[in-house]
Amino acid sequence: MARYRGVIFDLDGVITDTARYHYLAWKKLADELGIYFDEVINERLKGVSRLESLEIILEKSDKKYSQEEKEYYANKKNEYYKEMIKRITPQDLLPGVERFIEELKKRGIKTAIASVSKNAFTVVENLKIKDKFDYIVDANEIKHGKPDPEIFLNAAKHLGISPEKCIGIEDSAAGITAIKRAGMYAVGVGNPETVKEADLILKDLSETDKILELLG
Ligand code: B16
Ligand code: MG
Repeated sequence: MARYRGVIFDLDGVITDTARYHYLAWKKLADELGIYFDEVINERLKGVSRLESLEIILEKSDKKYSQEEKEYYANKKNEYYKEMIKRITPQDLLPGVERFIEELKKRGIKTAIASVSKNAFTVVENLKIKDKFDYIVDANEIKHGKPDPEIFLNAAKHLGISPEKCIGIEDSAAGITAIKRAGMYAVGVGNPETVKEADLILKDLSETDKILELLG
């Protein structure tokens, strides 16, 4: 019997490049607030919640923001982001995604999406990939964001597969930690420095032969 029976995908930065839109939306807000923000700081935002992301951006500001102001600005960023993801189409799937999912199906491997984004369902709808997955985690059900393993454990539970028989795929440091804490095999894609703690590092999902080998 194959060692692994389930593959759990992060969405932003793994299936599509919404990580870019998150960056552009935060950058627009940071520029408006006169706060320095760049792509290096942005790496720390990947996989973490909206309000936690704002906290990281505000580290570079001398001004103290009230909770109300923080919620206002986090919401403002989300409005910018929502405008950007309206333009997403199936052409925005990252290289290799469709073929990899088909290969997994052929092998009888179950698949899920584990995204903490409250906008994940809109993105999945626009990409037209909803029916390709056995389960999509509802971020509203998750109490603890990545690096907590909750979201990956929730996906495995819904697939009916024990965590050690699952592979998780992530582009964020927080996400790789979450996968490892869940007791799964971690595949990192994207910036190799960001995902350096992964068990296997790939450029993107066009390089999945190594994962398919693990599945036997
Ligand atoms: P939202 P993932 C995460 O999605 C993003 O990586 C992260 O940058 C974002 O802040 C978070 O979702 C929350 O997203 O503001 O849309 O609820 O990587 O878990 O797919
Ligand atoms: Mg991600």
